[in-house]
Amino acid sequence: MSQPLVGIVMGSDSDLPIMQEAAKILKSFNVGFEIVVASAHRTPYKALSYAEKAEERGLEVLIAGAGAAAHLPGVLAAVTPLPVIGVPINATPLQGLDSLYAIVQMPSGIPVATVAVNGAKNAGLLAVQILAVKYPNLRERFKEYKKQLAREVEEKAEKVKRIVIE
Ligand code: RP5
Repeated sequence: MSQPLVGIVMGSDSDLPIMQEAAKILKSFNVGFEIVVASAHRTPYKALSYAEKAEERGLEVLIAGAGAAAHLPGVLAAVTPLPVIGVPINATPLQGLDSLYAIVQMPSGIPVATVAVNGAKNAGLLAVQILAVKYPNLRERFKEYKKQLAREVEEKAEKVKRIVIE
């Protein structure tokens, strides 16, 4: 795989089962990525330093997943010009609502593109789409991906038709 263009950051190793869905998507599009555990609360200086150096290290998009009072995506976005995609993780009795609100309700001026609770797959896809603005080969692959999705829906429609008729 090529030089990492996407940094996947998560607040804890307990986020990995969800966040690896983003990694799978990036792998399938042959986009280089790296995975880092850095907590906005437990290792704030590590998280800040990672985000501060991300641009000069050649990263182009950050994906950040965290549960509970999830400050991680916003903290990263505070110190990098790179686009940050936030993944709210269902990690507490509030089932991800806490994290969703913390990530999606970023105050004006510092956006974080927020996907659904546990929506790491979409975070991976959005990262590919952002990169596709610059890399035409990724744009073509993404178009093909969407065509494949449409083909799958048609196959399902045919299947349902057969079931109803039989
Ligand atoms: C957050 O707290 C992490 O992102 C994780 O979702 C949650 C629980 O972390 P652990 O107690 O499993 O380390 O900071």
